[in-house]
Amino acid sequence: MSSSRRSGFVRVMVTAFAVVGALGVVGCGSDGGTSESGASSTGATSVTTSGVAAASTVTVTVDDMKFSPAAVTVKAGDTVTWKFEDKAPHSVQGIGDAAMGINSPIFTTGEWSHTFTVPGTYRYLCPLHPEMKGTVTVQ
Ligand SMILES: [Cu+2]
Repeated sequence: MSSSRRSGFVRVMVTAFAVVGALGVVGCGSDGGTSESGASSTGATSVTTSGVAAASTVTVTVDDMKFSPAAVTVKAGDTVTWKFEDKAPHSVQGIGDAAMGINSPIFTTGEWSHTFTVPGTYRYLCPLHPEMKGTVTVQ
């Protein structure tokens, strides 16, 4: 009599573990895919400069409805920082496929940086004031 009670208890425990185990697997599976959202919102390719010595930063001031200097030349791996100091809001947006990664939010004050890793000529404008244009040449 007592032995049949015991075996019944064991069976319940085994069943309970099986259910918990199955739920655990389902839970893990449904969690797995949701961790990657929003990771690429900046669009900036975070390429770390490998081996190339002494990357530098060139500053372009955004003031008085223009980028100054409007044309800068940097080396591959260098960073261009735009400093927004105008009363009007501006942003920096690349022109054409080659400059697609250049896409800043709209700033009134503050700064925004982009690191150029591939040589070429990158044209950009302020989409709010399309007459504001600039060029970054990467050597
Ligand atoms: Cu502007």
